[in-house]
Amino acid sequence: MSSSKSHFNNIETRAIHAGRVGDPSFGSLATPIHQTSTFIFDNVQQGANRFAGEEQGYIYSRLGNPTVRELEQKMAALENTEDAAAFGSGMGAVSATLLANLKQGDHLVASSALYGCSFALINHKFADFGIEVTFVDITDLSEVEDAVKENTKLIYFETPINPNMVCADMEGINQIAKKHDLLTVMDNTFMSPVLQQPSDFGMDLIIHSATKYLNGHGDVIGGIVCGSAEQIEHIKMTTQKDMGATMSPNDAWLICRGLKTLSVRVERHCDNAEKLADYLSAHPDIEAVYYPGLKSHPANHLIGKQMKRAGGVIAFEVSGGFDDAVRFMNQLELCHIAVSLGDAETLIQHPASMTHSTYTPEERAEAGISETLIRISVGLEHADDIIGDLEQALQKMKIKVA
Ligand code: 3LM
Repeated sequence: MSSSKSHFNNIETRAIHAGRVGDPSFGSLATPIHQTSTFIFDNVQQGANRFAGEEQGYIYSRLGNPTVRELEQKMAALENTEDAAAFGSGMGAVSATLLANLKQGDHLVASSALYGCSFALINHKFADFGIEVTFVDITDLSEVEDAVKENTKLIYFETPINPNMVCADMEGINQIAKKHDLLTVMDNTFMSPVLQQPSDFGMDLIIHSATKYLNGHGDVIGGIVCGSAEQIEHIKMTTQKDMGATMSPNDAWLICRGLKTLSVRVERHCDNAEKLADYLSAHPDIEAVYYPGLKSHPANHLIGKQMKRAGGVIAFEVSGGFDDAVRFMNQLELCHIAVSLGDAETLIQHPASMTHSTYTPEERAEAGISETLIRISVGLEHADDIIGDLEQALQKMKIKVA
């Protein structure tokens, strides 16, 4: 590899080459899967030195593993942060990141609309630890600032928000955070670093459910947080080490493989989603379409500012009521009814009864998540085939059997 890094600037290249740990023994192109729980010390002194942090080297795979390290280094390079820590799930990353930075008596400001389990963690579990929260409409910057109190430590949000595709203005949130000396923790799962790099907007800690676009093939559960070397060290040495939601080497290897095609996949997800959003918008049996790529979306101005394109997820509502939505979904033949997103397969789900069933109906109403909302993660199939499937299901939706 050349000593000059100038030709490693673009994200497409970094997704393939950055962070490589490699194989000094045999020179294999793909980094080996270091499927080991523990690492052998040459002698007692070496073991003691490693535990004391006086000597570099691996100890035990909950504390670090070379294959997992490749993923962490790659993600830090993609998110333009100093370092990253990988976890056994997205929720592992969310809980470890927040708990490493909050203690009894602290307060956080969080978006009222969040992925269902993130909301459940903050809304229910944190109260048991004496951590206080104010949920806000994250698009209303004055509401965000008004929620800041003496004991506020951080702001937590997603953009675009799962599941309703509402977007937050990172620049505005960063200004409030800097003014009040708060940490910003942003979940970038829906965009991936190909479409949005929150560190450019001052975000301190960037979380991903690696289960989604990063891996991209629906065969791994994983999570990652990217941030400063100091923050990542803090998380690794506290909530990761002692709570233990570590990523397995095999999963890290699969995600590294997935990342090599991330930019190609994400561009195709966007191409397909744009076509689908146009199709749905023009359809007489569709009540509403929520996709930031549409001119009608309130956050359309953020495209080109904080996000390159609008991504692969669309939220929409069919005309009629809940029964019509159910009839439509049950008629689909190509699209699978399943939670998760960012896979090659198009996945469709009903947030109120699935991903966001952790909210009460009142909490969903407060968060702007309607009971009839449908979320589709547009896959990599041919756009005409996905549209063809939706069309036949919408036609059948109208046939009501008495
Ligand atoms: C889902 N989401 O279908 P894991 N942050 C965001 C997410 O969307 C998710 C997580 C964190 C979905 C999962 S619902 C049972 C299936 C924005 C996950 C958590 O722990 O890797 O699932 O990530 O919306």
